[in-house]
Amino acid sequence: MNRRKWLQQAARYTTGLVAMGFSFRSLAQPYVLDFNTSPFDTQNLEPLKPKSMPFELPALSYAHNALEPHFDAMTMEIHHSKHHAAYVNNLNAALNGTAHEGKSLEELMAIISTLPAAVRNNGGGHYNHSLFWTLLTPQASTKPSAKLEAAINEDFGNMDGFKEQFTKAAMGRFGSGWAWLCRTENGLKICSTANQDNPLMDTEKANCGGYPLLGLDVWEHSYYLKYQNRRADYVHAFWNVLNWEAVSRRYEAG
Ligand code: MN3
Repeated sequence: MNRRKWLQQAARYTTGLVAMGFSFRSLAQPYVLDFNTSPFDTQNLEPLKPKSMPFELPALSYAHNALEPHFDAMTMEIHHSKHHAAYVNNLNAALNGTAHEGKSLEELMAIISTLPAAVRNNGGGHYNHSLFWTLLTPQASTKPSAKLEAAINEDFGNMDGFKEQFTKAAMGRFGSGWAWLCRTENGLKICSTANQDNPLMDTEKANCGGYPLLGLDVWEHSYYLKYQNRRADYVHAFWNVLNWEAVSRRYEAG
């Protein structure tokens, strides 16, 4: 093939590729699948703009049955793969196309009073459950670090005093919600929130504000299959699967 023929052929290929929506500039951009601007849309030859990643359901680091007999396998499976997944999907749907798409969960919590209820409920649900799973472990008898234990002793007398007050917060929450241990400027604090609210939300500043170290889900969906109406038994069982090492890491990180 001579040079002239080669150039003609190359020009034909290039024209064909451009007609298919291909551009050399697009090679410099990471490929992002976006059904709104298909790469084969001949009307849109601009490089595709990467969209922010939607939120995703985090994987558990243990099997659904790993917390038996304290937390049963079926509850864990439904709680994670159905309840939590729904919060993630609904949160993404509520943020899709809004100015708040791409913000972190922490950023959303800090301005939650200005956002729609769907973001508050599902964003809180995603944050709370993502934290909750990391606080559970099949390894029995983990211990708080010396620093955290000293803080617990100072604020609650001793570990039994802490558990007693925390259980009271969990039992006292009427309907659905969470019990929390938070780090605040004035030391540790036990409190509870309704629904999927949490201590990072600007709405909780006066009530249950702080940095959440430990949260316990007291919605019936987290215990009803195994414990039915016996929330106290579920709270009692929680101490057997609580990962004090994870709580201690959160305490010492900040
Ligand atoms: Mn739940």
